[in-house]
Amino acid sequence: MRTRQVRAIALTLMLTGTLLGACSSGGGSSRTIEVDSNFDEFAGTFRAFFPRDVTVKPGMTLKFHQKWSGEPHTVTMGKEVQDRIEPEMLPLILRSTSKEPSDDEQFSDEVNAAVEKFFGELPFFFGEKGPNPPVAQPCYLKTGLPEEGKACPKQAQPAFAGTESYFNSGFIPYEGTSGNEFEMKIADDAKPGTYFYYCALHGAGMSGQIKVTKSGAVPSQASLNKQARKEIAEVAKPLLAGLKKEQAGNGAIKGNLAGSGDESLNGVKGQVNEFTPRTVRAKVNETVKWSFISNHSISFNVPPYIPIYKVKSGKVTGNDKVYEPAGGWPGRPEPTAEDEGPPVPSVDVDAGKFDGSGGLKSSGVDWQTGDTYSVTFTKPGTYPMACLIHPGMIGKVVVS
Ligand SMILES: [Cu+2]
Repeated sequence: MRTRQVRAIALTLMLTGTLLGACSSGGGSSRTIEVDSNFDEFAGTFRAFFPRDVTVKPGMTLKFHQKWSGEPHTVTMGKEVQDRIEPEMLPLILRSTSKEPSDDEQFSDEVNAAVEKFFGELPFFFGEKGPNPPVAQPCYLKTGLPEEGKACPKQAQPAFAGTESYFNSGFIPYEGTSGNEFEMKIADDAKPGTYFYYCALHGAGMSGQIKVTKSGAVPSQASLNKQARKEIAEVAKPLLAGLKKEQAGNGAIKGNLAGSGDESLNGVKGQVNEFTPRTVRAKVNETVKWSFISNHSISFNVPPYIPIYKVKSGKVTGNDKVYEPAGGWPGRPEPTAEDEGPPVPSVDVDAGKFDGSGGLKSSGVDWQTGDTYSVTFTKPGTYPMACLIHPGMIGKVVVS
């Protein structure tokens, strides 16, 4: 039971699923928080806000600027959220920017109860009835929580007053590599206090606090940026170490990898999205095999990037082009009754021969660590490949 609950809090999104911008009156009246991140040395997803904590005055504007890694995020808060953050839980989820609670840790009954309450009572994207519209779409309520499966009424975004019962950005919309911004005006009469916010797709571990103060000091954007860089580096450090190990051939799984990481990275607020090696060399008619680490796709002849989820008039759907296997290639077979885990046994799937023609060829996105996918290249040439979930995850196969 404990493990389940803790796993719930860690919620490191094995299943990856999929977002407003404007200008404010300048002159220091706004602050920007980075959502997710880019890192020079690898493509990755950072499940955190940088910096995590921010102080603002009533009347200021907060901008949540998302660096696009392929995974969607929300900024979700409000009284109903605040009421479910028990004092026992707060230090646990906010204690560090790099580590979420791991499965190996023992927690008190109070902490477990607090976690259960949070995840049991608040809406999350992966709902009981599938993708949950009031999480993926903006939702601003004065009383109560949104109903599972039902989109909230469309309305203009109100300024945040601190009195709302539920205040949710919805998925920060994909607007390309820049843009991707959720802007939130702090009402002129906002109630001073400390407000917890989190991503309602990735869970309480991806969270932070907004302090609204009338008379206190408000750190400059420069100092926020400095703190953000520090926190990004904290998350990136163990991820990069893991990747380097894999690049040297010393990872937990040998051979070509689609994805990165091992159990030692459980709880780190991020993941590397890379093919290792980025360039695979093969002979004509040689079969190339990749091992998945968490969920990615192995795809060739990929079209221009499309995000994994679309949100349209009250409905959230996965983009089939991303989700489904394509071009006649096999996806992950449905587990049989006997296979029902956890853990579900891993599978080895062979896509057969490929000469580079025939449009998009894709494994689809339903994979888990340890599954393998093989392709036999029948013509010399360079075959660029990509993961359809994570736009930064690219590689190639050079066949001679
Ligand atoms: Cu990927």
